[in-house]
Amino acid sequence: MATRKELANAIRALAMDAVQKANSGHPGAPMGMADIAEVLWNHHLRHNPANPKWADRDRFVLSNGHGSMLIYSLLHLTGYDLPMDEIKTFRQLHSKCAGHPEYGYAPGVETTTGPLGQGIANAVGFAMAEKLLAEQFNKPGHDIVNHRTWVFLGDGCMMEGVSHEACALAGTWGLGKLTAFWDDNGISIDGHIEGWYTDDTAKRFEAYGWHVVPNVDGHDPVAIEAAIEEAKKVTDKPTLICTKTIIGWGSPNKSGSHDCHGSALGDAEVAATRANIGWNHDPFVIPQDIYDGWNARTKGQGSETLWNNKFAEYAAAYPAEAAEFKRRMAGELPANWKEATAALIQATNEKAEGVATRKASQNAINALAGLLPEFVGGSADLTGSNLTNWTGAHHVHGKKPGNYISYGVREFGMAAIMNGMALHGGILPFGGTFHMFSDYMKNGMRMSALMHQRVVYVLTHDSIGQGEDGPTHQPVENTSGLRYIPRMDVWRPADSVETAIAWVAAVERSEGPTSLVLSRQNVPGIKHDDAQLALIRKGGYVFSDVAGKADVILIANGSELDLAIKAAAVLTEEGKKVRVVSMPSTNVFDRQDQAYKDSVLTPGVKRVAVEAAHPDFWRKYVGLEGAVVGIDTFGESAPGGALFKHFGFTVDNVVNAAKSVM
Ligand SMILES: Cc1ncc(C[n+]2csc(CCOP(=O)(O)OP(=O)(O)O)c2C)c(N)n1
Ligand SMILES: [Mg+2]
Repeated sequence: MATRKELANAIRALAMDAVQKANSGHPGAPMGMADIAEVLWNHHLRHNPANPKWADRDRFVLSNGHGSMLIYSLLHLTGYDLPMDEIKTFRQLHSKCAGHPEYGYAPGVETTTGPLGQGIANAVGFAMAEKLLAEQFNKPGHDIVNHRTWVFLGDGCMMEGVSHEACALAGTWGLGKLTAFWDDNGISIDGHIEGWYTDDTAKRFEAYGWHVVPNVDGHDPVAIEAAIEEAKKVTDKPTLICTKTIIGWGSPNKSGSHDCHGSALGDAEVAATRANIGWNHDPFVIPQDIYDGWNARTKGQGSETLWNNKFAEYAAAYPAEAAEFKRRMAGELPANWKEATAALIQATNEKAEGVATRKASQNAINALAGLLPEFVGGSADLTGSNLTNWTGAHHVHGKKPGNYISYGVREFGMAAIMNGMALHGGILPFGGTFHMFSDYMKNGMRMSALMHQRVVYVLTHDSIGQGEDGPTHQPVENTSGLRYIPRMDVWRPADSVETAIAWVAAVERSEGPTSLVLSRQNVPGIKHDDAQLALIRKGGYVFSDVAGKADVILIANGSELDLAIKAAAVLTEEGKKVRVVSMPSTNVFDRQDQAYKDSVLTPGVKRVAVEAAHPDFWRKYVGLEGAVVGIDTFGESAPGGALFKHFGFTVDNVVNAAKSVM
């Protein structure tokens, strides 16, 4: 039987050989954390390699994602569908073993990691999802939701601010099933960290309300085992296990130094490491006894079967809840979704209320929350401004679970935690902040898109129209910045109906996130006919038209649609033929077929776009011969109406812009 050291050395060998073959990658962290991984994966992690999607599996997150060969080795060795050929093509095009662990590539990778700090924040989201779902679904004697979240993180994750945001919340929420292992190796890319990372990390986490196991020898399985046992005993606090490790353990000349962090060891050092750790096998050859020592298939199937039986008993006692649990974990919408949302849109259209689109959003949330128990809403301390709460929402308060989260002033943490909850399944998270501060969480938003996650961002106070708070709070480039994120759908609706439709589209969009860009100020109510109601879903549509060929097309969205409508009236008076196009979502419009797009933006007709935002984006719709009424400077502090005038968002100006192109 292989010893624990030999089992851990298999990770070291795979990591150094794969990095050597690719001549790219990070051998240091996998070699340093191999002993910890061996203890956790062979003796504590509850998982089934044959079914990486089993609902009640433990979640494992490698937050120090540069150490990707660690997780690939673990998945391969324990019996996931990740054959050696994939390991051999590490970091090559179409390999499941991408440079960093990418969600949706190798089975068993729960989240994409690499942007440091976000993995640990995702893990907080996973653990929070577990807690919230346990509260909603478990019944006395039936704990169908009962699993742990384990996370490895390095010094880099610790230094990133988002780890502070998320870990503080994990402490406040008392996430007792979250256990983090800090790879305390004293090294980051620039070298020995004494010059830039001198925090007392143990005290920091104690201050957050975590249980901390300090000074664990990360190369001593007995010490690691004891630390894990201690963590399991603490049920009302997350645990940080501080493991002292040596980066690149086993490499005689490069261990303990940043030299092994991010490049191949080199043939000579790989050979020296083989000799040093007594690994006498060729690259990518794993002896059977080592495979046997790692194989988790039988045990994993056993764990899942136990749960399947548990779930069958639950389903017998609580059939409705069991069906609902399955629906939610599958990310399916409720059976009455189509009719209920059609009715919501009709009712909103009948009322045609003239309210701020943030208020229209709240009205939509109120209606949708009744249909979607999977909603977990929240805001980064701007609930009263974002209007993200709804009647009957239950606030998470400290350790008390619920379905509405005050994230505090932690935008990035909110985004990364929402990603974790979405990835966990069973929850549809949305969170609000001022649109301006989407920049604070932007990489988290990008990660939602990269990972195809259904997360809804509620971004209010969407332009200079927000007024008195001034240029620090007035988005100019932000809406288009978000539009440029692949797979992010951005909606900037013009009225309450478009807002309701945008919400329905966001919820139906299972393949990616949506940003709802919403006004602080009131916008007029508009009644749409049935044909138009259907076309809004296409992202852009003819709002009003003329007989025959138009002289000019005015394209607008959000609070500026009203300006376009009024400018069109003036121009019509003057005998011009004007079409008005409402374009709440350019992303959605761009996906329509060419015939539809041409029917809205007829080729050859001059165009003017109006958006209280940076004009450059609109050139792709208006061309160089068109005009854009936009703003390419920072805003100013004044009432919103005064700023619209000051920056040229007036009927006159739109009329003049139209005349200038005709
Ligand atoms: C947000 C972010 N910034 C920078 C990087 C580039 N980077 C990758 S690893 C690393 C250093 C990480 O140090 P540590 O976590 O201690 O890893 P170790 O060298 O110990 O494996 C940096 C700066 C990154 N991946 N993500
Ligand atoms: Mg380090």
